[in-house]
Amino acid sequence: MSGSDLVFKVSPGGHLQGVVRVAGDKSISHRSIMLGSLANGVTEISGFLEGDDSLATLNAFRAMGVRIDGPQDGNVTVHGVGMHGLKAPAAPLDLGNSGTSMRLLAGLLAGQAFDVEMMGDSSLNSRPMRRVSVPLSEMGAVVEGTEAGTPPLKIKGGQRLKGISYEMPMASAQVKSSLLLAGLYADGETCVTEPAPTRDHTERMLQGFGYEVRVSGSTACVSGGGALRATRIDVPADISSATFFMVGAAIAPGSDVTLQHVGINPTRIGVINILRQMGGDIEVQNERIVGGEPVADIRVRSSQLHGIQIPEEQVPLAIDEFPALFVAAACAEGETLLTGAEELRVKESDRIQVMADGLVALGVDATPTADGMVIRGGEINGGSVDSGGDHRIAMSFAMAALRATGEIKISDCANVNTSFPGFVPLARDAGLQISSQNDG
Ligand code: SPQ
Repeated sequence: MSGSDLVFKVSPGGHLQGVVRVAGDKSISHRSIMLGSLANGVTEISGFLEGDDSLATLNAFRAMGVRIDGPQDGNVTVHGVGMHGLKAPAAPLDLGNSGTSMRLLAGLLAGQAFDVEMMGDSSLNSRPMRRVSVPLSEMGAVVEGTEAGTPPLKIKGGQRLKGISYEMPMASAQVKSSLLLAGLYADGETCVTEPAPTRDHTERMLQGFGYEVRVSGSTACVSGGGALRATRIDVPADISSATFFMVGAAIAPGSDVTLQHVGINPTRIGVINILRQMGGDIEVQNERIVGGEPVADIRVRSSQLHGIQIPEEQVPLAIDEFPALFVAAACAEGETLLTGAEELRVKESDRIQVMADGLVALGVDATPTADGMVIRGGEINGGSVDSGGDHRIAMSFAMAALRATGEIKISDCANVNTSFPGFVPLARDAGLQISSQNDG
């Protein structure tokens, strides 16, 4: 998808108010389609994210012969075909902008009887895939990318996989999940050890489908040859999408926003921890467990933030939230320092460089480093920024306008639909003075 034509224009000032339910969790939505498809029986999903990324996963499984009804108002019915029921797709699978789809599917498809090819848009086609293809090859899979280690990926079916014990060199839930999904098809036990905790939705959901996952410390193991039992999944609102409203409410005086039914899995709550450490006024209310995942309502009121040195152990727990947190840092008193976040450079865009360029264009004192950023809080001017086709960067700069002295114009915003369709009207209802238009 080319996102070059959608522009956000956001007038300066205002504040956020009200009760908001943001879009469904993207990570959980992907996994619900994958495991529902491989299960025996019918899986009912509610709260499914109808964004381009999770729809790419859904369409990939339809192309492999799975009957999937919906989505309709977030409801999806997946008629599982069992562990060995997928069929060869007639054409390469197009996964658009979605790294999660490509990396998790690489593992899942490595264990099938048929060949398959996967490709993406220009952003996905430049993201690193050796992080999955190398360990999958150790398991006996045949996964081939370009010479640069990028998509398209060709996976040769009919391979006999064997379990391995793998120590991940980086903290990545996608790599962990890819290997565990391949492990469902491998002889013996597949174990993945992570250098720091990463989101554990795959492990939780496998257990919800009745598949044993043994977790001990930083290692998760599965044995191949089991079966998945269809279940019901209630997808919570995505804390990564809630983040834009949390940061907006924190920085804009007079704000008071409650975000409903947000997933607060401990491996995802870095944004709450970091904002609180910066002086954010955040209340977590009505904590409950829904379908194996912790959920809560999150109330955020504006407060004066101050700069901090972000603890490195929080980085994987907030990895997708840094574009928005950089905006919070720009509004904070003093200096904020982020280190240990080099993974940000291989997301949908280079999130360190693209955010630094945008902040500097708005007059913010921001200096990118190899693995993070130094930001000194101060005034945010109006101006034009480029999102680099990155959904999270587009939405972060939209929220920056709440504290800017002039209009902020953001280009290349169409990919907001990958994770957060409906962002513009929802943000407008909450008080952001935003409009979107095709700039063709
Ligand atoms: O799917 P994609 O494009 O990789 O999405 C991103 C995002 O910002 O939406 C990353 F750019 O989220 C990843 C996240 O960064 C989703 C994810 C998952 O669902 O397992 C894990 C994280 O990636 P990683 O590389 O740290 O494993």
